[in-house]
Amino acid sequence: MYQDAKERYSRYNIDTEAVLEKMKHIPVSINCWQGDDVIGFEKGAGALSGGIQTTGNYPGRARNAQELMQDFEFASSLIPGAKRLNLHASYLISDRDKDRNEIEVEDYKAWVDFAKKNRLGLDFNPTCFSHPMVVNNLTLSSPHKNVRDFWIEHCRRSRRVAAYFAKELNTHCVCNLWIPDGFKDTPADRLTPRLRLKDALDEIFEEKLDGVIDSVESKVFGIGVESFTVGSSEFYLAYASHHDGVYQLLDSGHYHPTEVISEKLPALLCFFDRIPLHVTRAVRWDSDHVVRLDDEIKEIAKEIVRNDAEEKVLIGLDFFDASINRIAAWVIGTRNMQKAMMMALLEDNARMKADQESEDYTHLLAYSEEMKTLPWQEVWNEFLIRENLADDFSWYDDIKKYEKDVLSKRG
Ligand code: RNT
Ligand code: ZN
Repeated sequence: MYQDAKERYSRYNIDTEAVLEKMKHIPVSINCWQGDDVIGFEKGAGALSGGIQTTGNYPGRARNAQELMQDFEFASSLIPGAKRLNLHASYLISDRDKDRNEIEVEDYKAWVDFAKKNRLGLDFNPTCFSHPMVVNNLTLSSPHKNVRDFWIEHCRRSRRVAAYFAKELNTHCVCNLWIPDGFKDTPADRLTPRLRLKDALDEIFEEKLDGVIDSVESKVFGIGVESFTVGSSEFYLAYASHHDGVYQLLDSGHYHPTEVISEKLPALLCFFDRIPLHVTRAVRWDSDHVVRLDDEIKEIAKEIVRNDAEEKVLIGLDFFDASINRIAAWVIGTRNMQKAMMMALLEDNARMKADQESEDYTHLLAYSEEMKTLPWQEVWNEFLIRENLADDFSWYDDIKKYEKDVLSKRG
C-alpha cells in the first residue's frame, strides 16, 4: 500500500521518501506535566493554582519521579520520531526540601541521566504558580519587592538549569516563562504592574547563557483572573522584539476564540528566527484538552512546513487531561502533532504558492482540495513501520495492558 501511495504522490511531484526522512528529524517537545496533572515532586506539593486547572480523577497518576519516568518511557515507546521532554522546575529530584528560590542544577541531574539514556533533548520552565509566594495572583509584577525578588531568583536559577541541560545534552534548551499574574476585576492601573514586570524580566535575562532559548508566554485570562493579564500578547511581543535572544512563545489556547496561532506564525517569522510553541486544544476556554487532528493543528503544521520553518518553530505540547488514561493522552496528542506535520509535508506547497503568485486562484482551490484525498495514512503507517512500531491500533492494547499491570496497582 505504501508503494502505491508513493507512486500516487509522485504524480503530484511529492517525494514520500524525502518526507519520511524529514519526519525523523522534527522533534516534538512533550510536556512532562500531562503525566501527573501538573503537580510535580516538591515536598508537600498540593493543588494546582494560578488560573489553570486539571479536571478529572482517572486512576494511575504518576506520584513520584520514578513513576513519571517509567510512564514517559512507556509512552515514548509508542511514539515515532525525535522527542524532547519539557520539564517544569517543580519536577526537581532532591532529598532536600528546597524552595523555588533555592533550586540548583544538581536537583535536575537525574533528568539529564534520563534524557541521555532515552536520547531526548530537554526543555525547561520556571514554575511560578501553585506556591504561597504567588500573593494575590501576582508574582513578578507584585507591588511587594520581596515577592518579586523571590520569583526573579527562581527564574534566574531556572535559566541556569536550562543552560546545564543544553551543555550536557548538546542541544538547545527552551526556557519558557509563564506567570499567572492578573486581576479578577477591572484594575485601576494597567500600566504599573507591567512596568514592574518589564524590570523583573530585565533582571532575569541579564545573564548571558549559552544554549538557552528564552521565551515569554502570553495569555488572555485565567480562572480567577478574568479581567486583566499583566503578561499580555502585545506586552511580551514588544518585550521580545526589544531583547535579543528572548522570544515570544505562542500557546494555541491563549488568544480570543476567533484568533488562531497558525495565522500568527508567518507574521512572527518576518521578524524572529525562533518561535517556540505550546500546542494545545482549547475547548471554549484555555482548557488544555489533548490535541486532536483538527483543522487548526493542520493549519499550524502547514505554516511551519510551507515556510521552511521546521528549525525555527520549536514545537512543544501543553495539554493536561486528568479524565483519561494519561499515557494514552501523551501518545494521541503527540502523534496528532506529528500526523499534522506529515500531512503538511505531503502537499505540493511549491505549486500552490506559484498559483497564488500567478493569481490562478481556481487552480489553487482545485489543487488544495485535491491534496486532501491523497493517501497520507499509508505514508504515516510506513513511518511507524520504519520506527519499529505497529501500523495498527494495537498501541491501544499495549496501553490497556500497562494500565492493568502498572497503573491500576498505584492505589
Ligand atoms: C498556562 C500556560 C503554561 C502552563 C504550563 C504548565 O496557561 O499555558 O504554559 O500550562 O506551564
Ligand atoms: Zn502554555
